Amino acid sequence: MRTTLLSLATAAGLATVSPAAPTFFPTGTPTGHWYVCTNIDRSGEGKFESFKTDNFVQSVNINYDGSRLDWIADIPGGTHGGVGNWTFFVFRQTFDLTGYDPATANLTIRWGADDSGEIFADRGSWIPAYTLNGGPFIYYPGSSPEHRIPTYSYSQWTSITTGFVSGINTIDFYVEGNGQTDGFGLQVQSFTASPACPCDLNHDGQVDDADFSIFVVAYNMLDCADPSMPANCPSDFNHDGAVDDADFIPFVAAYNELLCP
Ligand SMILES: [Ca+2]
Ligand SMILES: [Ca+2]
Ligand SMILES: [Ca+2]
Repeated sequence: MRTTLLSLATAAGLATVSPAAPTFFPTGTPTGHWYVCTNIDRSGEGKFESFKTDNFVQSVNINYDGSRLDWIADIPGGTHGGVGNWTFFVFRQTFDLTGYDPATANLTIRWGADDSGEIFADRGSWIPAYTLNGGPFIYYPGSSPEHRIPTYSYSQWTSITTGFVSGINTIDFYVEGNGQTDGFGLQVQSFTASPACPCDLNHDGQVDDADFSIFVVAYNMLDCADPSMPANCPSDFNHDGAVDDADFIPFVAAYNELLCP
């Protein structure tokens, strides 16, 4: 019977849709992804009020340091008149979690910033930090007001697992430069999230016959290791390596609801 169903589904030319993954861009590819609002305030050293968020422009890769070719600033030189011209950057990326459950998102990054906020040798007093969707500020890994460390190289890898929201998300990195060779760099190790509505196999916002057709194909293959199975075995809702009746039960429940939450 399973072979018959599979044949029917294949004959009908039913498409299978592999889930996409959420996307977050490193600073190595800033164009269209990383923006910056820059404010120079000679008397603003260390002051939060000196950061501005009212005029974001495209950020660009810097060119003054061969070890920072994937870093960004508002201009390639990263310098605004020299030390003492305290330069307040807010580096921003927006990214989309539409279709994903924000509670399951995990973004693993490492980052660095110039300057460090170490309160000596013109390094300023603002410790580089980010805020996700207006949440609490998170310092450069390992740094804090009680234990200030250099931030001029990439940190250890760090995972962000809280503070995500449905739909469009915004992350802002607040960096105070000293006016000389300033900037910010970020690399991405991974970004994962579970689908918000896993039984919506064709990602159109509802669970209906089109999804059932996709499910039937996977059900007939049974084994997620089958080379014909769509990547990541999306119909294996309970993640046990097989598409069987245990997966059909939640599918029926979602099918009866029709609309994704
Ligand atoms: Ca600097
Ligand atoms: Ca659907
Ligand atoms: Ca299963």
